[in-house]
Amino acid sequence: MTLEKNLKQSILYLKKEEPEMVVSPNKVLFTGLDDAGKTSIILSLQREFSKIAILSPTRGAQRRIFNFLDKEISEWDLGGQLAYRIAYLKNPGKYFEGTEIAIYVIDIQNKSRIPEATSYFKDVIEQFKELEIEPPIYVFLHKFDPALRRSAQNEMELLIIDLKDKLRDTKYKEIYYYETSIYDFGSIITAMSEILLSLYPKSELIEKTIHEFAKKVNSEGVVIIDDNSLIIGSYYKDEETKHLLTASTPYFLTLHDSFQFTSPMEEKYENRMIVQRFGKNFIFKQITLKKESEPYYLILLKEDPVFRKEDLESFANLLKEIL
Ligand SMILES: Nc1nc2c(ncn2[C@@H]2O[C@H](COP(=O)(O)OP(=O)(O)O)[C@@H](O)[C@H]2O)c(=O)[nH]1
Ligand SMILES: [Mg+2]
Repeated sequence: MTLEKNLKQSILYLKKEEPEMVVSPNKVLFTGLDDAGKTSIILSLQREFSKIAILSPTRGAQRRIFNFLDKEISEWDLGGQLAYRIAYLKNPGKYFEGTEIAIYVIDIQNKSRIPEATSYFKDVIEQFKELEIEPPIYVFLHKFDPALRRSAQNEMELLIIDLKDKLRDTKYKEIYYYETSIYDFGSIITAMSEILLSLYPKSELIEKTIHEFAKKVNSEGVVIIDDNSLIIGSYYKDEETKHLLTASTPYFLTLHDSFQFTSPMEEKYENRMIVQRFGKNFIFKQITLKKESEPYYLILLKEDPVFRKEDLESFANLLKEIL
């Protein structure tokens, strides 16, 4: 047994040392016809994730690279010139190698280009075959705006059924569909969090999300606790912060419990409590992620006691999807 364990450990160790494990990051391929809405989707996510960096802003070029929660996102415009199509079909490895997940965006408002969108979808699959990879493809039926949902729901549904039939013909193993719109940000967050959950184990994704939030609100430490006082996730700038926060957590939970008996502070103070200790501001807040279910608690350590309500809201929205 011990020998086996040792062996496993050495294998792990060896794997870690392999240089190619480090140099070839897996990619999220964001593709679809030009004008489908890819850049808009990525940029709208920028509100949530400070980390999205435009690594190579190339106006007019077909490719843009972003960085998103430690993943490289490469945006690829399809369509347009035939020369391009031939070029990348000849050398798919150059562009599509290492694709861990593909997001294929289709503008469902532009009916005249839907045949072109399906045709390129087949091209993309061909390229994956060539590379002997089978990444799941998430199809965003995009620009399904709230207004459209109200005025042309039936028409849109028929169009989507037809489109799905065509894509199903490819017999590709994993295709998932999402109806998205930049005017319904929740639709994008729902899709993206499901995709991210397939990339990262849940716990890691929670950690990353918390870290992002901490950076955004300029906080030194964040703890999320569930109703059983279990720490769901945390971020600490350093060991001292960690100590401060973990030592204070029971204090806040007790304080919160006694408050619940005395004052219905919910609405008036948005259920937030700010305490100054050790020259820092501790912000304690109850967050309700789902209406019927138990609340979660957030403890935030900051130099100053302010943060934007919207930042907390978008963070809570994201957590809601992940948890
Ligand atoms: N109605 C609507 N327009 C959108 C939506 N998303 C993007 N657009 C518009 O579509 C156009 C092309 O978007 P862009 O992100 O540049 O597409 P890309 O070429 O795929 O990167 C822009 O004018 C956007 O404002 C959406 O959800 N609904
Ligand atoms: Mg673009």
